[in-house]
Amino acid sequence: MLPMKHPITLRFAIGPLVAVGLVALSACGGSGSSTAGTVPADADVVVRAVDGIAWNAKEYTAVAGSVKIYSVNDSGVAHNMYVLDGDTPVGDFIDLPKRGSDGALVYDLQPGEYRIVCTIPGHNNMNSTLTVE
Ligand SMILES: [Cu+2]
Repeated sequence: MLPMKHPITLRFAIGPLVAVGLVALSACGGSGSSTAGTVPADADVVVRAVDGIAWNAKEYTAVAGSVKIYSVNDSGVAHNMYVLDGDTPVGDFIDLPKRGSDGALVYDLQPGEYRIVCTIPGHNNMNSTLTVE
């Protein structure tokens, strides 16, 4: 049986020291604008679904080649994240069914203009530009 294709996610083994560090970090973080997800250190583009059925930016940029996109759901509504070249999906999508859902995928992108969209009906506002240079 062939291995299933999964979104590439970075998971960190949380040892006691790391756990203590995280507690310390969150204690220092104060209240307010906490966001879900752990952004991989090597992510080239971070795409957040935010309240109001929107991405956190209308325009994203990346350098051509291997582009690691990390996406996370920071809202209370289900989303997904597709990279489109014209109307054609590029590679796989990242499913963001609930707050905190996240994933990362590496896309091989040539220079050009792509779109970052969510295909859920009514989410047409989630249509941002990814410019690859
Ligand atoms: Cu959506």
